[in-house]
Amino acid sequence: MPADFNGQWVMVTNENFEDIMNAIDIDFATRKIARHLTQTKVIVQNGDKFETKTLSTFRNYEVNFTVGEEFEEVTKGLDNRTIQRECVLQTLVTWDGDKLVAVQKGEKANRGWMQWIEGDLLHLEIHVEDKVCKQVFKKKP
Ligand code: ECB
Repeated sequence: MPADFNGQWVMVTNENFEDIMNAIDIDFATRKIARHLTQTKVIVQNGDKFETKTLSTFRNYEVNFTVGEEFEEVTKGLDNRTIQRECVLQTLVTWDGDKLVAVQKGEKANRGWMQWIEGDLLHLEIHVEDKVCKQVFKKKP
């Protein structure tokens, strides 16, 4: 049985988010708004199949995947990049024990994330190049 990520998770901390936004060339005006957002993660999981939504008052981002199946992830709308190819990633999510590990191949080196549960907390580490953002979410009762 894989770990169970189902639920709604509300952000409690968001460390170094600015670094990640800078690393993927998010403009100043967008960063200024985005750094104050309380994000909510909505996850529907059926075994290895995931439907995920990251919601905020400013922008939402949806990505669906099956663990072990590489897919084309288009972050346009999230990254809001001007050149289409810059936001196309080849993404593969795998299990590392009970942790989900995503490798996102694209324009930026060493891009990906790792996500796991500890009690009623969801931990998410997002990395790009040498930057790491650490987010923690608390499960909605
Ligand atoms: C969608 C809420 C945040 C909106 C921020 C708006 C602009 C900033 C642009 C880019 C910021 C860089 C990364 C976004 C960080 C979080 C979004 C989702 C990260 C993700 O892929 O989470 C996975 C694992 O939880 C979804 O399956």
